[in-house]
Amino acid sequence: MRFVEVEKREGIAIVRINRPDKLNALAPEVLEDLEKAVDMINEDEEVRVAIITGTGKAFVAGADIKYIGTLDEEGGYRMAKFGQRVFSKIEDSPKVFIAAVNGYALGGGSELALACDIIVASENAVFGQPEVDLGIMPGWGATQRMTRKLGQGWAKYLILTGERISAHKAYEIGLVQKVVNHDNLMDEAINLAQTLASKGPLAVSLSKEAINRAFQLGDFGFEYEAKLFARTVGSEDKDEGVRAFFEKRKPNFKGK
Ligand code: DAK
Repeated sequence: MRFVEVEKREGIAIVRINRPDKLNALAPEVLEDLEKAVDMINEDEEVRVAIITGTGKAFVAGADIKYIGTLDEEGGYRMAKFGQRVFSKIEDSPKVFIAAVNGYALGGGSELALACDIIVASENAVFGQPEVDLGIMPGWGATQRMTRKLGQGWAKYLILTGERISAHKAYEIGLVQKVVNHDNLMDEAINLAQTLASKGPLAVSLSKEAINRAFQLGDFGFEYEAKLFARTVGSEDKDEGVRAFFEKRKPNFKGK
């Protein structure tokens, strides 16, 4: 793939968006490569956790503004659905996705990070939804995912003002889960990925699924949790986890 590199390391996939001369802006070709990478990861049984990061000084500085300039209303709708499909494949994946935000995460870049399960940011990272400065609004999920994650107050503040915020501010409002020294970003993200990969695979992916549905299901969410919980209790992983606890050793989970 020309714009996205995937490296596999013992159950962990590292996805690097690689268009540094344009700050990794998501032109359609970049988004196509990202979709291929996500499809590969979702189909790869060995991969448990994926880390998405950017090459150079940006995570992703947004959708490609040059391309946006060429779009009419119909093209805009198609582009919105395309990006939403790719980002939903990340959100709905049975694997855990970590965004390791190394720099600018603006517009579509912030939306990509929001589609991931956990955001770890370098102290150099900058977040924002500056679409309003271009006379457009977010089209790849920010109005929905940011509102679900931060509540209406911060979602409205960030989306309506287009203000760019630091990693520390993003941590303070709950957008980011961890801020780390820039040079340690990938080590920290990999450590976190290894921790997640050591847990029961079925337990992790079903927990993610239940959390993802929390805002759609209302009170039925509790019933849904009970059903998924029962699947984990009936799993071989549970037998192994309980056995390993009493045998005072690390469990060897199979994801079944
Ligand atoms: N698109 C295209 N090129 C970009 C870009 C972008 N988003 N961001 C940067 N570049 C290019 C610059 O034009 C420059 O190219 P050359 O001049 O070297 O050819 C190169 O990357 C380096 O950028 P700078 O020279 O500007 O670098 P600086 O360090 O000085 O500044 C910056 C970094 C991040 C502050 C600045 O580049 C910047 O403000 N970039 C734009 C950020 C932005 O507004 N992003 C777009 C947000 S809006 C849609 C769905 C979703 C979206 C839109 C439509 N549909 C459904 C239709 C999403 C929209 C957005 O993401």
